[in-house]
Amino acid sequence: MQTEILKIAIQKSGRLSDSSKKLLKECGIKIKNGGGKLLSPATNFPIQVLNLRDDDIPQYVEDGIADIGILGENVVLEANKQVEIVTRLGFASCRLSLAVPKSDTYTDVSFFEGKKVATSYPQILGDYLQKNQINAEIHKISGSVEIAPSIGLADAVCDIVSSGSTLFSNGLKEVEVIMKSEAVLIKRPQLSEEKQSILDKLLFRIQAVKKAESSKYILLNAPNESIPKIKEVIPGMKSPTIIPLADEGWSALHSVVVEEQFWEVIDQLKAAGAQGILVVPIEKMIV
Ligand code: PRT
Ligand code: ZN
Repeated sequence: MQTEILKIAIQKSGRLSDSSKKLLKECGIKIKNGGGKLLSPATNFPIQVLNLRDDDIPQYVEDGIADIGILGENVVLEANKQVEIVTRLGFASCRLSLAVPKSDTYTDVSFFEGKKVATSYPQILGDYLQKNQINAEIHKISGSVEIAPSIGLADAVCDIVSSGSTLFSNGLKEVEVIMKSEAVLIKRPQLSEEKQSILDKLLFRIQAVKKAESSKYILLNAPNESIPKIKEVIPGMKSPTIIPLADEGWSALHSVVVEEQFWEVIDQLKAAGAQGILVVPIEKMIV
């Protein structure tokens, strides 16, 4: 009989919270009370959700108050706690970059020698500067880092960039990418056997959701002589399903394509004689 409950920490409110809740939902996990409370149990899976500030998640996981957590890799690296990254989750993609005033001439990282850099990521920036043998002053601020140069607080910034529009509208240009980041699932290194087996079940579901998101189901009609060529283009999970059509000499093919190769595959299928191509989303995919 299962007695243990896996505790997962997610961001209470912010850029990660909706996607984290959506992921749990897509994994078939129903959270009691809509999940708004500090601690919200699931009704149909041995898991309990802890809603926290993202910066607190690494410490809570290290201390065992939570067993696993979802947060940005940038925050994991900055916190430098005893936690393991189990899997990357593919949302909240961004980068941690160095940026300088647009009018400054920038050639390479030696620009930062003797400069003052404002950031909320002193640990990651410190490591980066040390690796590049640059002596610079790190000025830690917790919010609105991008305004630091314009108010004379710093010469440059090290901040999270996504579209780049925040830097642009503050008269800054991105000059070095220190790290690329996305949401990740972390765990405490020592989980009991029972908690690890709950985590394995959750991971199995997460992989099925992620695989489905990156794949599409494709249906098409083709003359029978085109089938060998089409089978090469869309091999499917095992091999495509081929069903004869009422029209003599024609068949319907069903298969799966990877999103990234989608347009390339469609062009090849048309060239091979495929017609009436239908592409539909996949909800879950178990391979
Ligand atoms: O309250 P709490 O501490 O929980 O949240 P928070 O304010 O610290 O974090 P939040 O919700 O802003 O971000 C959570 C995580 O989302 C970050 O740790 C990153 O891993 C990830 N992420 C993805 C981002 C961005 N994209 C992002 N664009 N985090 C912040 N930004 C900010 C950035 O700081 C800058 O001000 O957006 C601005 C830049 O965006 P662009 O599009 O103008 O370049
Ligand atoms: Zn935060």
